[in-house]
Amino acid sequence: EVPPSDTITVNETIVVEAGETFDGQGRRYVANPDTIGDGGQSESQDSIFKLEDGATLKNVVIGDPAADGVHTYGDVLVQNVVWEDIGEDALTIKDEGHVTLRGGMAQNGSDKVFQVNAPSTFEIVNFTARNAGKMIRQNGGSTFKTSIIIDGSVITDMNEAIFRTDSDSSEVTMTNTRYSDVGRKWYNVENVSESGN
Ligand code: DGU
Ligand code: CA
Ligand code: CA
Ligand code: CA
Repeated sequence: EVPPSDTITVNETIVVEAGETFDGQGRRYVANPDTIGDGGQSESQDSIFKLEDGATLKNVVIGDPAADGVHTYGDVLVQNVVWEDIGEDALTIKDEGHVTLRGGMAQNGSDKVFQVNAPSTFEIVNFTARNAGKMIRQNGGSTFKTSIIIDGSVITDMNEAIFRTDSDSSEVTMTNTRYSDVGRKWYNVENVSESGN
């Protein structure tokens, strides 16, 4: 039994290989600012976790400094992961896939919570996001399609939007979600479907 106060400093990105599961058992992981990143707005930081196709990351607390958080490559599940601080951003979809975020929380970022850099379905269920610039940003100027699904979540205090995109083909479906102080809510999103919010 590992107490949740247990903090591990990560010196080099932890790779969760294809089809593998990494269970943090509630431990806190922080970046070594000298090797991974200090969690500021520099774009040159590494991630703490890299998830390959079919990987699962669960029961992890990401503390400050969070650097570039979690990077995904393919179909992955991120379950019960709590970002005590968002770092440069919390999670980036780096390669095509279906990314499922189930449970957990992310707070305190100066810009984006989630960054979408590849065609994807991004399914966010029972998640809490608070205090950042925007919850989800599709990479500026990109025209691929991402389908965002948000269900049963709580979103508060986003300065700019819940989702911002420059792509006419991207879409969002939000259901059974509570939100307040989210700026424009949808920023350039052509296809929005909402119910029960
Ligand atoms: O186009 O690629 O902020 O992945 C500019 C850059 C920038 C990304 C993004 C990210 O959009 O670095 O964190
Ligand atoms: Ca960035
Ligand atoms: Ca980033
Ligand atoms: Ca704010």
